[in-house]
Amino acid sequence: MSWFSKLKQGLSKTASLFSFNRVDAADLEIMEEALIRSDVGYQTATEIMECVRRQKPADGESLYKILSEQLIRKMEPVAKPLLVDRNKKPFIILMIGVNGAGKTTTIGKLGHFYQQQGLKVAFVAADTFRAGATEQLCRWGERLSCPVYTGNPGADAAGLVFDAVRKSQQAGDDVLFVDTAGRLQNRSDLMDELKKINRVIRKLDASAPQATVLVLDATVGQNALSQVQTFRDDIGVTGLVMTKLDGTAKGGILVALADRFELPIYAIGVGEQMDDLNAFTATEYVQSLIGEPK
Ligand SMILES: Nc1nc2c(ncn2[C@@H]2O[C@H](COP(=O)(O)OP(=O)(O)O)[C@@H](O)[C@H]2O)c(=O)[nH]1
Ligand SMILES: [Mg+2]
Repeated sequence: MSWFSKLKQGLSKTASLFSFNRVDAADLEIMEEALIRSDVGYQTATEIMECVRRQKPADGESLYKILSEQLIRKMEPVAKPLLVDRNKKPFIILMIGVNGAGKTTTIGKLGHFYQQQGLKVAFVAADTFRAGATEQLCRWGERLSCPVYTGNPGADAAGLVFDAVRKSQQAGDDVLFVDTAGRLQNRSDLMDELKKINRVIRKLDASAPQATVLVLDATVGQNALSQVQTFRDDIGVTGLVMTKLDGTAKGGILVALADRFELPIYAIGVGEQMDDLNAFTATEYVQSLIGEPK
């Protein structure tokens, strides 16, 4: 759990509350402020602490019990891995998110994860906008020894995806990841391109993409909320991957997201390497977020 250490530092000051023999209204205030500071957000933190207050925790131990139960109940329904339907060849996973969120890296990690389950994985380098994006995905392809369907720099991303899906169907790939651009000239250009990619995919497979994964950078804090709103409304999102949880003490944003959108959290990124991807589990996360009684 070392990668959660930063997250733990976030609320370590308040963890001492859990060893108090008595907790009063001021202590609950402190707890609430700490939740807000960790990016749980004002509204969600207030609601959670209202529930806690109603149950009148008398000491630190009962505060811990009531609070962690509240949080676990909120997070358990969104702790869902992305299950690949083996009868669907290829199971197409569209990866979306702003520039630098960790899309390409997460494709490498998830690709590795599915390979370990014996699935045949392939990538499409449909970020034809950013210089170096194709090379970055190709490096992951080499590491994983899996095919990467590429086009020329500046090529039409949707056309490239159309060809790649066809080739992938012929090759019998189990999982096809579509890497996409995070930034074009402006937001409507980006959304138009993603919509166009979806249209061409659906010409070849009406039920595709089977998953649309929004990748979010945990270090952007509350801004993640507006990113989810935008991509969900414009493109549609089936679930989330939160990256860079190894680099922030503010992992509370996942609670805010669960509260507002109830989207599955497929996995969490905890570093830059192939194995730095974890399943999201509610109990482990909540323990890391609020600490444990000493
Ligand atoms: N510390 C850390 N860095 C990450 C994580 N995921 C991605 N990165 C780094 O974030 C940067 C941007 O990632 P990239 O995959 O290129 O983002 P993209 O623009 O969305 O494709 C790279 O330097 C990655 O190595 C993570 O979970 N933890
Ligand atoms: Mg990328």
